[in-house]
Amino acid sequence: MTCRICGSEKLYQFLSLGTMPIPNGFLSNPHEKEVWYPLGVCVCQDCWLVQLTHIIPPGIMFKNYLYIPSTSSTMTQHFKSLAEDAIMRFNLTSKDLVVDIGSNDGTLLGYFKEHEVKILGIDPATNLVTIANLKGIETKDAYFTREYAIKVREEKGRAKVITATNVLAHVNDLDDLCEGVKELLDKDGVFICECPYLIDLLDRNEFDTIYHEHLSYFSLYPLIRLFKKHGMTIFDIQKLSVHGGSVRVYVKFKAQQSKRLTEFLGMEKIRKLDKLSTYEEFGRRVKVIKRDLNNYLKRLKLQDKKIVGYGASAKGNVLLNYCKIDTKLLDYIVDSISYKQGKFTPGTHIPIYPERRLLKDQPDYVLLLAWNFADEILKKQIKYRERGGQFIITIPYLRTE
Ligand code: DWN
Repeated sequence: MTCRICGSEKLYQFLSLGTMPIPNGFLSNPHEKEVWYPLGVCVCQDCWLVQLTHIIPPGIMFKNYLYIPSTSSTMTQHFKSLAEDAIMRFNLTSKDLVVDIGSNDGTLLGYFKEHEVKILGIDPATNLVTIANLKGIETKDAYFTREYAIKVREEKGRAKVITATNVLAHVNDLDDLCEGVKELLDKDGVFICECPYLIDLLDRNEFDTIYHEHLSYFSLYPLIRLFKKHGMTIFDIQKLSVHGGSVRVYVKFKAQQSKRLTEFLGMEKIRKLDKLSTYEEFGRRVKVIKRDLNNYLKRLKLQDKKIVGYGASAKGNVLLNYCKIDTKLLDYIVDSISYKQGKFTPGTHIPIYPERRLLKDQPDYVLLLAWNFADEILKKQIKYRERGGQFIITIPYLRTE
């Protein structure tokens, strides 16, 4: 195996999460046959990109995709501000085209459309493309490749802005994606790319965001190397709180590096992202979290406490499988998304019910599996908490609220 950005063979594995089914592989019945895949991460000792040790064919994970950001007000607010910020900053008008790579259900593009900007979505998930087109967001059912970018340019012209939010980490051929951006982007255009940030993953022990869909875990240094390889330059960066901590990088063909970017690079040096010990320490912390969470839940069960889960998320399924938490510890999981209700979690086979079950049953404890929406969910479930119900939150450290 070689590094997906610089081609180096100097890859050092620092954490294995065992084997488990794909994290969005929800089951209609618990006896369905599942394929279990190895899950682990390594770091490249040349460009310091953290990346998966085993790659699954994208079609297995992305043709029918169950993640829809518009189900959370946190994310809809986030996309609204991204669109408004880009329109202001880059003076977008009704003459300009914005293309969103991995456009999902069209939530982000909908906010550009509200300002009369021309839009186009590109996404390989047929189920989401149908939803987006029904909403009036023109979306093509395709993977974004160099070849497809040329086809779009011939049909629609060059894009003033190309966006990719929570996409880069899912892409196997990063070089082909960058070449596609180059083919489609206007010479003065901007590529705006958001991805979870490695320092937050390490600092907040977010090991459950390591899963088969996420092939890469980015810090700024390898990202700069990636775009430089393709004649593009990151000129600015913004820190974001979404998805446990992310960064938004701004890329052009030619531009001055902002002061903020220089400060970020300095910070990464201070945080020793170029030292193996940083990753070995993270691996050790993850094992402690697994031990402490298991001991805690088992103690509660010995006290006859009723425990359920909240948020049937991909990250939640990683945590459940890695920590071997199944129906012996959690009676069920509640989730707001209708197509997950009535299904079972991959690997651990825990039934999923609508959120309203929580107030009906009033279990003693709720293990929050969608900790990235903690504020939103704890606010929503104030009644459950006022009755004495407690949320168990694992990230960044184990606590009850
Ligand atoms: O990279 C990815 C990130 C962006 O999101 C994707 N590969 C997959 C996805 O990961 P995820 O499944 O962990 O996504 P969410 O959106 O963090 O999952 C949250 C889950 O919680 C959803 O199933 C919906 C549920 N939820 C709920 O039941 N009540 C969410 C909210 C806000 C609620 O109030």
